[in-house]
Amino acid sequence: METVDTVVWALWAMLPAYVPNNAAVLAGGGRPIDGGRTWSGRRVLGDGKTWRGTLVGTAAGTALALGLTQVGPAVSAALGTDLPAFPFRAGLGLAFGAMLGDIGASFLKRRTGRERGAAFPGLDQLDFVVGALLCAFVAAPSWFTETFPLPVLVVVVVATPVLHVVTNGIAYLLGLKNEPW
Ligand code: CTP
Ligand code: K
Ligand code: MG
Repeated sequence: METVDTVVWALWAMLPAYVPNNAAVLAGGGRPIDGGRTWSGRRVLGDGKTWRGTLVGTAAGTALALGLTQVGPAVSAALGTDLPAFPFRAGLGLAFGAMLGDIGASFLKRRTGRERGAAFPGLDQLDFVVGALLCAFVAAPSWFTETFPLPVLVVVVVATPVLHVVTNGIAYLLGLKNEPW
């Protein structure tokens, strides 16, 4: 595959993992997952991880995967490049995994004394990628190995932090997020 085709493929394949955290920002609120509980004097996860945000984020990413699968052939023909389709399990794995990775990062932030909203460079940009890829692998192993060969994984790990910084910066400027990370 040409480099540009690999990049387009990789970004398309990751779209269902990019959308959940942003949807959670818009939908968040309500009961925190940890129910306010603490561990060693700190919140287990904090008020930034809610049931509603997690559910809406997962649903948004899964729905997007189904939509991308519908329009994929037409977009693929228009661009003249191959694009992956998403079996239901793959879309759900990517979307739920993205939320799970972000929740895991909040757990680590609280354990290292960081308050809600504090930055954790590196972790903030890659938590959801690791979660999404692991869950997609567990949910749809053969789809995963076909969709994410090594060159695609490399593009994902390099391009995602860049996209993350840009989208969160925009969300911050629009007043949707309290911090630009
Ligand atoms: N959000 C949510 N549920 C999630 C993830 C995010 O409701 N599972 C919403 C919350 O309103 C959260 C906002 O999206 O405040 C921004 O998400 P994020 O930056 O991940 O959370 P923070 O509030 O910064 O908290 P943390 O320090 O734990 O990351
Ligand atoms: K986060
Ligand atoms: Mg934050």
